[in-house]
Amino acid sequence: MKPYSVSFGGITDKYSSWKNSAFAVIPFPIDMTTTYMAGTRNGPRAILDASSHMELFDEENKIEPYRSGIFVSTEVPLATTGPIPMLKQVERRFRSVIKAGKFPVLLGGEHSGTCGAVAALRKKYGELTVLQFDAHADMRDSYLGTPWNHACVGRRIVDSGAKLVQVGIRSMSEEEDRFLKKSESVKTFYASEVRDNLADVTKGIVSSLSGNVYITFDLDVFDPGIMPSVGTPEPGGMSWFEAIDILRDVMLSNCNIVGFDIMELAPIPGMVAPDFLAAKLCYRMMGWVLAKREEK
Ligand SMILES: [Mn+2]
Repeated sequence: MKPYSVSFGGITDKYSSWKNSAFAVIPFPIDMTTTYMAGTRNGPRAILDASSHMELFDEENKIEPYRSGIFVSTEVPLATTGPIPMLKQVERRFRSVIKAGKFPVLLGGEHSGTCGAVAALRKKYGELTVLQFDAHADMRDSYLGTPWNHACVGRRIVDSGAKLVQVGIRSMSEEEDRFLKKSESVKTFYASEVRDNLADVTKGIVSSLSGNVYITFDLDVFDPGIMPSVGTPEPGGMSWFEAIDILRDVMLSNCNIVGFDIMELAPIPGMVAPDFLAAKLCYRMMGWVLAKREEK
């Protein structure tokens, strides 16, 4: 795979070559169907830029994750013929990364990119559970004329045959509410439950997960106070520590984390804190992947 011109964390070639890297980051700078505020095409680059200003010591895990190597591939190119070729491109890249024994990370870009990742992981592992952090249920069968709209990601994941666990949800249509009530392959933890009892929600999530788990992060799961840089902000979102507390227990649980993504960053010019949050979240998650390997 070809390297991108910008590295993660501003690290040098020594730690970012394909050969020496435990992690492979795939930038998906696409916003085909963003419905409200556009700009997620600038998300991956903003995360990479912010990451070069980050401390490379992970103070929670007491390690320097970059030393295990973080490769960044060239961006997934925009296809003018619709979403399918771009999702196929994500799928192909995930397959190469998995085949090389590396840990895949997708940066977006609109949330539909996740469907390409899930397709590759389903083919590789068969059984798969997706943990979705999101303000929106994303359970629409189709939206604005396409089944590949970002508002349909959860539904496409269910269609792919993966199990779905959602957390932070606080916005949906009546159709989606009905679908969730009858669906047996989706477990939803609402934002109000996170607020009322974080410990129980965390336990509930961990016990809903088993086997191979992919984590997808729509950044709008965070409160717009700390994450205004999203296409469809919703009040009442998670704090940094709520997300971190849930993630810690998930990442260090017995399930096999097979990849993750951080999606839907639509950077606001001059406002760097949200970009930095996304970069730090990504790096912290890499830290847990390594911390768990060391435990074994
Ligand atoms: Mn969302």
